[in-house]
Amino acid sequence: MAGNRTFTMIKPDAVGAGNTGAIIKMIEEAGFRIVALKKTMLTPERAGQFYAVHKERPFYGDLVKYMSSGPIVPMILEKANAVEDFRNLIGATDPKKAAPGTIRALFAKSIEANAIHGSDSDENAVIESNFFFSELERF
Ligand code: IDP
Ligand code: MG
Repeated sequence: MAGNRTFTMIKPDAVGAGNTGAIIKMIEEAGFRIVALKKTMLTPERAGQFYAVHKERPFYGDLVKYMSSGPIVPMILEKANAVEDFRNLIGATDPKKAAPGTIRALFAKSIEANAIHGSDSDENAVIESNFFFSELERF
């Protein structure tokens, strides 16, 4: 059975453009409950750890630089079928391929600066949530 929590972060391009509030509004209106939320920044080392699965990809170095270039807003979200429903809400990695009305179609600047992250499995949602939040920060 699919789990009921996922992890997201609003990325530096969207935070810097002043779209944090608009994106959170879309997330809540889609039926997700915010379990944890903060504004923080990743060092290059921590960004590299978060995206370690992409270490061999040609875009890894740029991705680490970009993800540590400004504040981000990580969140834990709750809803039935959270991981899949949230990936549908954010749209495809490349905003040119993202369905109309999705968060990436509306707010992403490029395939790299694509506004928002969404976990790709229940297992990664747990790992990524633990990367940013202690149990005491979840409500
Ligand atoms: P996802 O965020 O939709 O799950 P992943 O393939 O897991 O996409 O890639 C992680 C992140 O790496 C993307 O969200 C994007 O910021 C960046 N990225 C992915 N593919 C490319 C690319 O081809 N060029 C530049 N950046 C990329
Ligand atoms: Mg991914």
